[in-house]
Amino acid sequence: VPLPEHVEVLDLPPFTLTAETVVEVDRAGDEVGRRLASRLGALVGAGLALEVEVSDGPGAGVGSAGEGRPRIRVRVEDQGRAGETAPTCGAALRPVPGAYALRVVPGEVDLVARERTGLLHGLATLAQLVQHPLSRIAACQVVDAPRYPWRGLSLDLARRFHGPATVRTVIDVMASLKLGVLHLHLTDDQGWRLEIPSRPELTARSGGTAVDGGPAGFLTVEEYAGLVAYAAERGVVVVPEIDLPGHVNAALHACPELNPSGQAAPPYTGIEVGFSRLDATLPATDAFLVDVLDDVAAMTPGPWVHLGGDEALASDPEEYRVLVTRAAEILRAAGKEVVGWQELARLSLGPGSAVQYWTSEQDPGPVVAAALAGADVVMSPASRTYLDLKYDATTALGLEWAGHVEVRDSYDWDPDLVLPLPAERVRGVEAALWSETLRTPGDLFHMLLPRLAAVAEVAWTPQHRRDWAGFAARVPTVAAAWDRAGLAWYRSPQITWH
Ligand code: TNX
Repeated sequence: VPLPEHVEVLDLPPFTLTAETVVEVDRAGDEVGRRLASRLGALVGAGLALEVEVSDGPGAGVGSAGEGRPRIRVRVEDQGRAGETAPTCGAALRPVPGAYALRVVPGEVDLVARERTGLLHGLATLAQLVQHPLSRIAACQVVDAPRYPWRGLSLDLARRFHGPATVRTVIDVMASLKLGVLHLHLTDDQGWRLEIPSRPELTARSGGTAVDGGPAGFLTVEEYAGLVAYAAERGVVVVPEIDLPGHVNAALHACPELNPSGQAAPPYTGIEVGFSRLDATLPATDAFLVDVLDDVAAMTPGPWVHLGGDEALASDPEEYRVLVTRAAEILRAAGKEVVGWQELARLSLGPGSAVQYWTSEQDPGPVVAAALAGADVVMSPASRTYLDLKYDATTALGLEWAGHVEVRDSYDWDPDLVLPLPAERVRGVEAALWSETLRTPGDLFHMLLPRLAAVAEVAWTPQHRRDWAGFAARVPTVAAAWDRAGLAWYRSPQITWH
């Protein structure tokens, strides 16, 4: 999971992973090769890292030490060569980012991609193919590439704070499901979760508040940089969200000058939405936008910053337009592309920008119009991808505003058919985990898994390859890995678990 685009099972004995296995990498694949050696080594013996041998290119390394030992070759090859030398199973390696090809035969595994992300995807596939406890990998050929470039998860750290250790575990799960975008919802009415060097008061005053008193907290500049780096090593790009011009009570609480009265707003620990707003007539508002967005852009190596823009029910349309236009201008001057919730489609931000569709309760017209004007759309329909919604009426945690979302609801839909859009404007799919009701890591993973696996397959696998029965038969193997990682997940009655 997610099901590869092409898989052929070969009529040969399996590859057996042993402590003797040599991982052979070329220079370009060096770092992924090392990751692979320690990941696969851990599967054959706790803490074991397999021997890594760096070769200088195709053919080098043949006849080197370790001949006769099981061998895993990891190679990065450019466009033309990768097309020629990759294992084929009758299919070509498609020229899209993240594609890879994998061949497993007795004594030898061959992994090829054009870039590092592709190798990481191959590693994720390989790790799932290992059969426990015998460390066998069935002989097969896989040629694989993602359906959409944007396969994401939005994590709400603002309502309740979940710290770096939990976020790293989420990143590990994402990487294993070939999800490449971690959208962090860092600011809201209830708390401000990212230290802003030019505005230390934001976290000093609003880092310690949260829904119903907690858990609260915030990421320091160093912690955020650490998460961004941890994610990047695993092929995941972090997209920070600074939600505006609504959902800003934490800022109004921390910065008195953002209030017309000049008095700090009281902290807010409830779960209502739509009551707070930035005031476009205050000069302090523009200074705030510049300081915060410049700092966030500087702290973020990825190409995108998310501006929120949702549920700004207290802003009139003109004020909304002025503030969001200004915020987008600041981000673009800082070299970032803008992403926003679907309400942002009321502004025409044009090519390069993306709007995130989330609810059918609003007129989809502006989203369609924005797409026709060149913006991309990321699909997060709440009834499919909001993983904070209850599975069914018996789920203790979660909200119900868009109904219940069982695993099959997260699986059985086609992102290209949600709205009447040109298919090439659908950039991808993103799940969302809001944290109004989620306090602990256990709460979080109970809601996330197995639904995140369903959304990951929607985002990766071609529509014609997908069917619920196939997914339901494959997902228990992945759940066994969640068990080995000690993650609490929901045993949905829709699936027959081992
Ligand atoms: C809607 S989605 C929201 C969030 C809530 C979520 C709860 C969106 C853009 N706004 O503020 O946390 O529903 O499911």
